Amino acid sequence: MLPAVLNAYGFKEESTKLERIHAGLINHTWKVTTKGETYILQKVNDVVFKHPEHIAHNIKLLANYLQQHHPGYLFIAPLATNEGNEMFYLIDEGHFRLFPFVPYSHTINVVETPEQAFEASVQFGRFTRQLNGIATSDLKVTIPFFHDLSLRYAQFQTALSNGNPHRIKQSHALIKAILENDEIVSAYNRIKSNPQFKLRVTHHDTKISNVLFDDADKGLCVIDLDTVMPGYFISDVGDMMRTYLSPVSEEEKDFDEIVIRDDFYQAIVSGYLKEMKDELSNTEKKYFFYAGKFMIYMQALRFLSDHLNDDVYYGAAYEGQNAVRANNQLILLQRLIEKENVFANVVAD
Ligand code: GN1
Ligand code: MG
Repeated sequence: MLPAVLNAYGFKEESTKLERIHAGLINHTWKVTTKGETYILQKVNDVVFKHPEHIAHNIKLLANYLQQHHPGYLFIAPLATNEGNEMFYLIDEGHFRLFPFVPYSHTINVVETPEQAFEASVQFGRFTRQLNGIATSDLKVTIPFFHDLSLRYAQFQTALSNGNPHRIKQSHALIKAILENDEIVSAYNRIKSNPQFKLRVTHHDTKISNVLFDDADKGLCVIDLDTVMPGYFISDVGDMMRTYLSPVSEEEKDFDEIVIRDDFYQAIVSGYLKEMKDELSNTEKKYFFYAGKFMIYMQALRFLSDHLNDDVYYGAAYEGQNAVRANNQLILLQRLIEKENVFANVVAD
């Protein structure tokens, strides 16, 4: 299939180098080098994204809007095929797309300094702010109820009754920890009915590898726009907290390594507020700490539900991987909750 895809973009198989990039759990990604030029090739996971045309719709909408209102913003859209297919090259095997590689840019996989966290947070805040003139109802929903915590909780309850009975029994302690923290779901239900909370153009996947940096380690723009949909700011801020606060990722098995780095929390808050302070209501500003709990808890729920459902969504490279990930996220949640008093005044300051 890949030779056909390369051909569609005018590349010759014999003079093209393909390297698989193992980043992300959902799409497949390759680095393509041909005639001294570099590109990024992706195959969209159409089990997860059931309507790739919705992604295309959103990207065109954002591209047009930015071109009109923020022409200086670096917006990376897929390249057209030689036959002029915009956004995707579609064959039986699926939807493929090719992105230009931005010269002098790089991504990182681990947040090592508060400056990196700050830069990333500025970028995600700027993304939402610059798109504040788009009516969120004009965006297509690429994954329905993606960050709807009530739905995720309901899916978890379904997994508890219909999932693998052996795994349910084994996961007793993790299930208990989820149930003990269910006030995070109640708080979310109150947010949904609170008019002070606004739906905005939200990225929904704010891990550090979705930010492009320049050679001086300044943020350039955000990438991976498949989950851009209407959402609450707690999704983007919360996923930064989930993935930047601890020096180790959701894959870490040595839970002693999971710690909360205070200065990274400050960096996320000040980077985001730099762009969004005039957009967020005073009520919303009280929910920065909650944002971290919200996203960490949701990810624990998603990993544990998937473990109970025999890894149908995320897959597993080893037996029990999704249980380890869920356990990791529950420890992270605990460590964050322990810091509530320390972080109480960060936003006000
Ligand atoms: C998935 O594929 P990736 O890594 O960009 C998931 C995110 C999770 C993340 C956890 C569409 O993102 O929501 O936070 O895994 N994306 C989808 O690693 O489910
Ligand atoms: Mg992603």
